[in-house]
Amino acid sequence: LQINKAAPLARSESIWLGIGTALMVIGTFYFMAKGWGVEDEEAKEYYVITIMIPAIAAASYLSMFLGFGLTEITLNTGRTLDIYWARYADWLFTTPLLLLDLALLADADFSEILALITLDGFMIITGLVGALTTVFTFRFIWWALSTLAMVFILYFLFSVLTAKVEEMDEDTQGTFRVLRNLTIVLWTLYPVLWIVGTEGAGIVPLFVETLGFMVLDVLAKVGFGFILLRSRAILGETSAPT
Ligand code: RET
Repeated sequence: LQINKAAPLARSESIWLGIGTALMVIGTFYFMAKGWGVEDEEAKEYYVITIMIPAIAAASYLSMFLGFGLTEITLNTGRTLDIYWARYADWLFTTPLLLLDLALLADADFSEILALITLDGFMIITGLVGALTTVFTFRFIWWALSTLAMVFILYFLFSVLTAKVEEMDEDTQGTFRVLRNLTIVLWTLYPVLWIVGTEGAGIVPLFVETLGFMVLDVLAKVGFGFILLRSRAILGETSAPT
């Protein structure tokens, strides 16, 4: 076993993983503090979901920071790659929770939520398989499959869920649109960073890639939650002013 030849904390990208851990912990506690004493039943649902998101990411970032969430694979080309697999464990749970927040805002049906979450699981698992595949060219097949699933998810948000908010109040419409657009822009950057980064073509070094994923993860989780939880759209009928 040749993992961690450099002691985990001595790896250059560790700085970003440490900062990522800290920001996720801060986000978790901030959302908890903000949600303390919230009585509205509907608002509580959003709080529970939205607090879980940075909490899960904090554990994943800590595991990468401490070198546990890291493995080494050797490609058929002879090149050796450091793969932070713990990202996928984080994303497998947090991306469905983010979609659930959007689906609840849009008052989606069970079958719509199921479709979104299944596609999302497919996207993350095929991405993980791509990251761990040792035949270099096959990695791009998995990337394409994963990206296809992402396109379906984003299109679903844009078409089906957007149509559902159309008849709702202004707060809900506004919040949904901002969060939907944020999601479309940020999520699209993940496969781009993967393909130019060490998992793909290797144009961008691991140090920069780790910084990039950290910034995306913080914006897509803490930034997203911040916008959602300050909105009146999360309040149930009983508390919403008429
Ligand atoms: C992978 C693999 C390559 C193809 C695609 C990917 C998409 C990842 C996405 C991740 C989103 C993560 C978020 C995390 C924080 O909240 C897995 C990189 C399409 C969209 C939003």
